Amino acid sequence: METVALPSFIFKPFSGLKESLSKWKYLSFAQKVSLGYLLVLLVSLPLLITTMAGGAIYFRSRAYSPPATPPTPPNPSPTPVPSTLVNGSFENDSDNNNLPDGWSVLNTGADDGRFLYPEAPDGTYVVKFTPVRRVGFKTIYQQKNISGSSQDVWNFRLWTKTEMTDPRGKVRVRITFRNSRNNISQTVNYDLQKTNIGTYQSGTLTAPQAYNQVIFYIQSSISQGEVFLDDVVLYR
Ligand SMILES: [Ca+2]
Ligand SMILES: [Ca+2]
Repeated sequence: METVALPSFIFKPFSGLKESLSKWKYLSFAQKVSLGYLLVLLVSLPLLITTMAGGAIYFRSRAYSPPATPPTPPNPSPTPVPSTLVNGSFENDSDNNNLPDGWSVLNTGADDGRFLYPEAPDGTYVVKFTPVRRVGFKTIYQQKNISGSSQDVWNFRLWTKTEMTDPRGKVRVRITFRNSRNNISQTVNYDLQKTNIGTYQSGTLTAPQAYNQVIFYIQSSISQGEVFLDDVVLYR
């Protein structure tokens, strides 16, 4: 078999090694064992470091797993406030005629009014308006003899829900500020959001004149699906 001579530069980098290996046979047994240990240590050290680092990352990743977020209650009850209105929860109906105590209605039918409703956020009853068939608003209201000045800010809050996602028509809150001395009335409206997820809504209405009577209305001209109201408060 013919041997092919390799160029000398191939062996050059290994010449030191070659020399060391040639000296191997002159080393004592103890020196050989020591060198062997050193070699084993050099090989195993990176493996040990890699394993420990991997373990640390594993335990770190376990320790840092994000905690489960508690679910937001779908219908958080707002802080109670003193209200000018009576029976804003619609729970009371002493004569059982579905017109809640303390309230009056306009333009409503037999199926409108106090209604047993499992989703009621305050008690077990709401006020329900069935769809409006003609032009106009179904209305529930309270009239109060309260005196005040122009620019008084009135706050309202109530829970509303429409049966449909975005039905035709409006749900609104309005206040008529009446001055019986000069018999002038001015009315301020606030259009509510229409939402088929039961929602608390709040807002303000500012008196445009001095008054000695306040009439607070909740009105619906929704012509598609029903409207539900509950937990109404009004305060100045
Ligand atoms: Ca209620
Ligand atoms: Ca009644």
